[in-house]
Parts: sequence; structure tokens; C-alpha cells
Amino acid sequence: MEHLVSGADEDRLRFAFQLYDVDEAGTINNHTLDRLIEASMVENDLVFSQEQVSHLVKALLREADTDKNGSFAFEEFKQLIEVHPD
Ligand SMILES: [Ca+2]
Repeated sequence: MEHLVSGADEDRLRFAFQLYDVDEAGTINNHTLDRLIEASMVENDLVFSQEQVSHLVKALLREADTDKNGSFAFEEFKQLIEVHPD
């Protein structure tokens, strides 16, 4: 399976990434990802416990943190969004 991101989508992704890259370190850490997931759940009227969110974040990190440094670089973030387009 090949996932292609159009130029517009990539721009949107980069914008979203920069929004969450609050310390402008070029990476999104697991705490930021916690908040990101909670926010997207509220948008979708889902209620998960803190523990469930934390499990989900760990699972996402396992899946997409390809260099295993505990945070998402843009390329890793992009891969994550392509795998989970919602
Ligand atoms: Ca990483």
C-alpha cells in the first residue's frame, strides 16, 4: 500500500505539526501528543480515560517513532497521519 500526500495536504500537515511543536524543537513529544489526542477525541465526541489516552500514545509511538527517541519528527508525524487519516 502506497500513501501519497498531495502538496496541499503536506502544507496542511506541516501547519498542524508546527501548531503542536510548541517549543519549536522540530519534534512533537508524548505530552503534546496526549493533548492532541484528547482534543481530537473531544471533536469526535469520544471520551477516553487518561489511562486509555496514555496507552494510545504509547502505541502510536511504538508504531511511528521510527528512530525511537520518544518524540515525533515531521516525517514520523506525517507517516502517522497517513496510517491514521482520521
Ligand atoms: Ca522520533
